Amino acid sequence: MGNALYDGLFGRHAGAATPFLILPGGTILTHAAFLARAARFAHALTGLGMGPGDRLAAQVGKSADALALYAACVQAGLVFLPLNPAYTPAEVDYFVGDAGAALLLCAPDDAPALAEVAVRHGAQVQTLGTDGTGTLPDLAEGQPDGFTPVPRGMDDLAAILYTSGTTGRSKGAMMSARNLLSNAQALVGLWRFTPADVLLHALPIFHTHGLFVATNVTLLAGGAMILLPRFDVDAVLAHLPRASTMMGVPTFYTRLLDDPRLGAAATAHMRLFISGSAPLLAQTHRDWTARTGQRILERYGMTETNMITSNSYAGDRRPGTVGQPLPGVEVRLCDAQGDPVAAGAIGGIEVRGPNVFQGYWQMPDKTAQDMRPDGWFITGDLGQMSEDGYLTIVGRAKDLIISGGYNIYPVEVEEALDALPGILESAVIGLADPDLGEIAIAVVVPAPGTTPDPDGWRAALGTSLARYKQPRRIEVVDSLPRNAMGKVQKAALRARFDGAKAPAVTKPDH
Ligand code: MLC
Ligand code: AMP
Repeated sequence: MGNALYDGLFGRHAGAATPFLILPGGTILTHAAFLARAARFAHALTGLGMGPGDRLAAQVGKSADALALYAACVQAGLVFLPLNPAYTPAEVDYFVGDAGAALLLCAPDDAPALAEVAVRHGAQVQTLGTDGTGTLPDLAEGQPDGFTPVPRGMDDLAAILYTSGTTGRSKGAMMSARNLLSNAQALVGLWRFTPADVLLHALPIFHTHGLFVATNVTLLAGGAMILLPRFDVDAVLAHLPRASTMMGVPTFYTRLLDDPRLGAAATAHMRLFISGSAPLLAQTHRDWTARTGQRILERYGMTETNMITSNSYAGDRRPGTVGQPLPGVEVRLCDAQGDPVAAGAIGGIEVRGPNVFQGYWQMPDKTAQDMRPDGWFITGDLGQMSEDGYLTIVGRAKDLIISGGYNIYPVEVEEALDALPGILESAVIGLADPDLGEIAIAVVVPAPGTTPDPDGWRAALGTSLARYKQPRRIEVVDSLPRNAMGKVQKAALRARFDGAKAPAVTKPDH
């Protein structure tokens, strides 16, 4: 038995002397050199006692080595668990403990704080800097640059990606080799990626979008990526001339549109612009076409399902829609009981196929809540299907804010706020924002007899929540509006605090 993911994704171009990673400073890593680096990491990791199925949590910056670490995990049969560098040690503590990670890799500067976290959970700590330094690269020094991939099947776990929920703590979505490989294969075919492609990569690499969609598609096609450390308009425009494709969240496109340098001349050589992770306004789609002559291809996905639908490459790219189901992926619209709604009606989007994850790590009850016995996964998104199978996302049944492509679960922020002294209760709502799509606002009722202390609350949240989850504004009110069932009426709060604009996506109150 071989290693299904390694053979399918990496092995095909293992010996290729063609570029895989182009770094902003000009360094180029070929596919062969990248895999040699990964092999040295795999030797170092197995030398630390890591074996098949062990979880490796990585809170590291974006770099060629961070991707080599992912490849090393695949070679050694480890389960890769990437974490947002913005997470606080308190958040990392939960992930390491919940996943039972055997090893935590972190940035050298974070080692003192995170060593405590690792010790608490019996995990080892190693470091990996974005500049090629760290204790893992030290251990990899002098190791052989070939590694025989550990046998792993299609159903073996390859990664766990944590995703918050509308109730309780974050859940680890278990991704098998089949989940990742089948999706990459569908996308390479649909989007016509070839070895000649150069993808401009400005996304983070700890999420489905930047890690699996962008990286796996490029690996499978044998193409190259220009690996920018983060999204920055100047850097993107500077590197665009060498690229043929770009993937981004809608904020990438609105920020580029705000720059007068964006035009047909700057983009004429580009083969494909893809958007996803958050709704792309039809107006942004149209503005982009008017300025560049290019039609953005919008697709729809989710951590638990990888990519679900995509607009057409050669045919229609309909503004405001997320296109048709990927080959091999089934999509249906249902009512709460799981019965399909009438043609053309709005329903909850459910997905089935080889792309759908293996369940939530050690949470069978939560898995059963979201996955029907016959394999349909309930996304929590609401959609409408045209007669010719184009899906439009019309809202979310889940209480979720998507800000610049990052998910913020109001309940998590509300729990953090409610735990603070001086706060009786809170509600966190999403308001439309021209840059990030939505931003989070907290509406807080102070405890009786206390003086509201928004600055103190903000400072306290800084130690418990990643920056992107922290509310952009805190509004103090006497009480929260509630319906007859006692539920907070978030729609009323949005209407009150949203000024003139309606939210980009309407969310029903639960
Ligand atoms: C950064 N900040 C954010 C934020 N990103 N706050 C809310 N929402 C965000 N998305 C914080 C920063 O910490 C900073 O705090 C302040 O906001 C201003 O930051 P900025 O300089 O404007 O942000 P920037 O670094 O430019 O990042 C914005 C961004 C980035 C949109 C480029 O967030 C990004 O790359 N998003 C992509 C997310 C993504 O890949 N999602 C895919 C999920 S997978 P301070 O305090 O320092 O001022 C998925 C499935 C699928 O959804 O279908 O793909
Ligand atoms: P995540 O859990 O971070 O993977 O985020 C997945 C969610 O992002 C989905 O459930 C959708 O709500 C949203 N999403 C992804 N792509 C799109 C899109 N093209 N349009 C609208 N929403 C999207």
